[in-house]
Amino acid sequence: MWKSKARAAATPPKSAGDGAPASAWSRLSRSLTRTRRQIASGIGDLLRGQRAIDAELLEELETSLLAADVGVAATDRIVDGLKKRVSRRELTDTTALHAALAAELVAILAPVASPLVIGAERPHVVLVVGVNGVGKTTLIGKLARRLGAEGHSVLLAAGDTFRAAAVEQLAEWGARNNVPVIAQGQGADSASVIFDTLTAAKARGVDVVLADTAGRLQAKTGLMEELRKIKRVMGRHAASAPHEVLLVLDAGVGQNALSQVREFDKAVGVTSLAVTKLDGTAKGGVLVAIAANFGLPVRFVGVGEGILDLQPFDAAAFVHALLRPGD
Ligand SMILES: Nc1nc2c(ncn2[C@@H]2O[C@H](COP(=O)(O)OP(=O)(O)OP(=O)(O)O)[C@@H](O)[C@H]2O)c(=O)[nH]1
Ligand SMILES: [Mg+2]
Repeated sequence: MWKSKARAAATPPKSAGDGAPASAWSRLSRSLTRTRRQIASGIGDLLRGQRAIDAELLEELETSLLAADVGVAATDRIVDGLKKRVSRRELTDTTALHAALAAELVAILAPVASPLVIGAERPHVVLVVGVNGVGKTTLIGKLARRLGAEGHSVLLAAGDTFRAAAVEQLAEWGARNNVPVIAQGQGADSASVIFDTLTAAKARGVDVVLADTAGRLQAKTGLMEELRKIKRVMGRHAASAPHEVLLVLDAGVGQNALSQVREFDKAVGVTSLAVTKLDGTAKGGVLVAIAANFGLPVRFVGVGEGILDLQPFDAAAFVHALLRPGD
């Protein structure tokens, strides 16, 4: 199944795929520039189609993938697969090797590309977690707009009571999107804010609750304890809540993102991921490492600070943008 998927994906999409608008496609393509350069720096000639397929080229490819933070395990898997096919003389020119590389990447990424689905139960509760500054609040703002555009009513919970500015930041996103925000003052118990929000959501018949939380240093057990409490409180409201524990990861931290997944999963059971700041990082390959290591669904990628810079993760479009020759 692994291989057949890889073959099926060997031809890159002509558009962003799945009906994604051209603007979203060009945004993704632009946002991946630095990671693309990182990968292309060693194999530029391959991407431009001018080299013999030999051991030296495969070694350069390996180095480039590692430098883009694809990680050792996934890089080995990709390069071993390519080596076997080269030795079987299946890949005799750079066009074929380029397509095979794309297919290997898509084969790793496609199984985790899985959109956010709002289930039947009301409200559908999404608990958003992650370390400081990864983009949780921004993601909630962008997502509120997206869900609103899809016709869902949304309520935001200002569960980050740690910083004074945090509530204000969420309230701003709420105002921009015409989405109400439930908040208490700084220093309030975040579990209590979340409880209030769920009560209000039920009373108002709201479709989706997006709960913001404070940035967590995953090593600090006291902070993890607070997240566990939030989760317990949600569960008291409805046994199935939270329906989703969405961990936000900053692509720019590279391999450190993997330890964040492990720690948050241990503490609160992560059910899905969003990877932000793919614009402006040379380490976007970490998405491949994350997919290969955990297999958790990746709902969204963040490609900028603007309200539209959040896209559902599309593996083929991502890989095509990553390997696009030309800059
Ligand atoms: N370039 C870029 N910047 C982003 C992206 N997502 C978020 N940011 C920026 O990253 C910074 C931190 O974002 P926040 O949403 O405040 O992060 P947070 O996880 O809520 O941070 P804390 O509440 O402190 O834990 C802000 O300046 C955002 O504009 C992205 O996809 N690309
Ligand atoms: Mg925040």
